[in-house]
Amino acid sequence: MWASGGGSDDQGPRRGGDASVLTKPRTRTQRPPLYKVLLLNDDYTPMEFVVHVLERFFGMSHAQAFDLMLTVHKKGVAVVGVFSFEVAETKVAQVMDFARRHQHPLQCTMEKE
Ligand code: TYC
Repeated sequence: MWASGGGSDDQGPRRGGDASVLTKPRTRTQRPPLYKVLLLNDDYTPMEFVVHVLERFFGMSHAQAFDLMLTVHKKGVAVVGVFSFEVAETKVAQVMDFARRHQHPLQCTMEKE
């Protein structure tokens, strides 16, 4: 017998009755969405500047930065990293501000993964 009273319709805690109270809670963890930071090619930003940006704001080694810069140069765009919304937003703002201050047209954007 489950709880008080009881009768032939008493079906235990998982069947019938008040589901809002007796249904087992779902405990699945919600992962926060991730955002890709993308670097775009252009015809004017110097290669060394792009390499410097990747070292400075994305913690890449010189070799990693050079390889990724060449990928962007050849393919037009590449993912630089994947971050939480706030971190991606900050990286994009840092790159865009740094490029603007050096008068280079380098473009950096983000998109939901
Ligand atoms: N295409 C540029 C050049 O030839 C180099 C470059 C690479 C620019 C990557 C932007 O995201 C970029 N000077």
